[in-house]
Amino acid sequence: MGNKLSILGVPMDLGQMRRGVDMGPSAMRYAGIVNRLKKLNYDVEDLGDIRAEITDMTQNENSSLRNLKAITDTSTVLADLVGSVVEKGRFPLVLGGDHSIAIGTLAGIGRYFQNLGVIWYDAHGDLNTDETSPSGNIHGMPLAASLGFGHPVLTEIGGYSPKIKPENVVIIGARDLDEGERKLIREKNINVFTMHEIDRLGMAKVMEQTIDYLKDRTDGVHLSLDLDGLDPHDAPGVGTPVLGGISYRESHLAMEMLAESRLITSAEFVEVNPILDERNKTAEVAVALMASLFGDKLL
Ligand code: EXY
Ligand code: MN
Ligand code: MN
Ligand code: MN
Repeated sequence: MGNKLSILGVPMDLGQMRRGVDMGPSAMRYAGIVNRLKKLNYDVEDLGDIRAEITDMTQNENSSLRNLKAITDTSTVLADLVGSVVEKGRFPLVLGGDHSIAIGTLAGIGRYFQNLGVIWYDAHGDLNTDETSPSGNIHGMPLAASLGFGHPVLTEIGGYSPKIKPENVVIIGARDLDEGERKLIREKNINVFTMHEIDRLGMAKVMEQTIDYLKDRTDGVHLSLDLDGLDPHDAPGVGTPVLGGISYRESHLAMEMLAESRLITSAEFVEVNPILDERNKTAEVAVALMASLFGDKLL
């Protein structure tokens, strides 16, 4: 990771049913992300928010892919912008927005790497397709779409597919997987550290194994961190909380180990919903974790 960062906000809440996650970028800025990173001696450029389409929620033309057009339009804009950040040799740091934005982020980054690794830090697999999704919510589909599975309108965003390979993905924190997602994980042999493995091995071992695995096979690693990967006690402001998650301290350890590894080449922090939050706590947690990811140390 160089020392030039570009922050991009994506005020998108159409990938799921609870309004408010479009305010996530503002909440993370309010929690001080820009100054925090400047204090760590980064050259920080805040590109502001991209314009996300607002559609009439009653016009869900397709109930197996809600708000498909607005999401694909926004993803395409995001992909172009993220691509231009990479072109400039800067580190893209994307602030969500719901997790559907990862489709655009990965579309923007994917073409610059032969073997892009992805760490998917999440309570969920986000591996549904329009055929397996129980909800029709696109925030449950971005990892599948980026791997090339699902509706062509989603998989072809950015004009190419797939963006990543199954063997280069590591999911961390999973504890709510649908049947179709489990099937895809088994069929494609996707690496998953569920909460069971985190409990059994401890976060230090999980991260050691993740880093060891990715470092030899990838030429860059994207961190896609969904705040609902954390326990709802530590990150209450999320739309799809699941009990029994990763703790605040374990998450700091994970970020610190990633900082030491110097593997991460892009990142996004998603699903912060200020309306559901307690006094901006979840945005503050997100900012604290970003600081650790970018090398902040206690001493
Ligand atoms: N698996 C469920 C679905 O597809 O509807 C829930 C998905 C939640 C996805 C979130 C944010 O990571
Ligand atoms: Mn997610
Ligand atoms: Mn999630
Ligand atoms: Mn579920």
